[in-house]
Amino acid sequence: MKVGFIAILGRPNVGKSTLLNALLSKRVSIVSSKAQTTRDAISGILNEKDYQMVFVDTPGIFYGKEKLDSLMKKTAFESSQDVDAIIYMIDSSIKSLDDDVRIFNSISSNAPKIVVLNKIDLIKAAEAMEKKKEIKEKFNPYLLLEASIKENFGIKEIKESIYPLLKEGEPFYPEGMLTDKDKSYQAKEIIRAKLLHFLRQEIPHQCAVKITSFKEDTKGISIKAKIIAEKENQKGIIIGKAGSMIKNIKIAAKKQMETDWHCHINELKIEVDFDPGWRNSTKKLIEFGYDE
Ligand SMILES: Nc1nc2c(ncn2[C@@H]2O[C@H](COP(=O)(O)OP(=O)(O)OP(=O)(O)O)[C@@H](O)[C@H]2O)c(=O)[nH]1
Ligand SMILES: [Mg+2]
Repeated sequence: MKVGFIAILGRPNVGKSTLLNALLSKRVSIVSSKAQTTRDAISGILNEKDYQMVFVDTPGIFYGKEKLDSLMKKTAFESSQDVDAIIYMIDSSIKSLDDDVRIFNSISSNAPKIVVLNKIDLIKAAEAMEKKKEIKEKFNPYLLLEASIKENFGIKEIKESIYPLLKEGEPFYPEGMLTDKDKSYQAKEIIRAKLLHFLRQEIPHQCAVKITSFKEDTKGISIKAKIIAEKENQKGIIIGKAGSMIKNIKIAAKKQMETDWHCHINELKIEVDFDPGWRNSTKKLIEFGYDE
């Protein structure tokens, strides 16, 4: 059997989580149109007859000022260690490659780096040619591929380019296992995805979600969660007029959980609170699952 770990790295919003989900044909990592969606390293396991590829989606790399930002950056760089290949993804619609060059050069790993120029649906063919030439010169990658993951273009080529980099060995995860994250983690992420969907950028970015109770029995699943915002006025916005916003979030999250898990959600209770400075408090970051 051929096996291997592949880390997916890149700046925020380039399409890393979209790629992970496309590779697995399942939703494992949340996707949003807003940057800084992914906060943890999330493994997605692709099992085929003769191979197992473990893809690791990572937080988009950026240089922010909060402790949470540093932790996310650390998580991404650490995920590039001890892997058999690295996929470095670039958003082709971004004009300058300067930030990408800086990040790419900061990845201290000997694993072959495959650069994927994504979102080519957003640029003209001539522009794509120019970008590819520039990337080859500035990055000197093991391989350069172009893709439009959203339009299902280039996914097969990515898999095919990784196959020769796999090693002979025993599978890391049992067959049938899709991700290293349990349902309680997924519930937290689904609620975060709905916050990102319904609210403007800065609110979800300043929120954490904590699952306070998760019970599964023959009748279904009951979940209690808490959304922790940064400021008191954000709490009001998340709850909405007469509770209308939190109701929308709850309905959408419940529906998504039922679709993803093929099960019944008996109850989803979501409380909203605020905690100024949680993104800079080691104690809180540990409590909300962002630090060991
Ligand atoms: N036009 C276009 N949009 C894409 C493509 N791939 C992904 N997207 C969109 O780009 C946005 C960001 O996608 P994500 O997969 O969440 O990006 P990410 O790199 O995981 O972002 P972070 O988690 O913030 O680091 C979403 O709105 C996707 O639908 C593509 O090939 N073309
Ligand atoms: Mg992501």
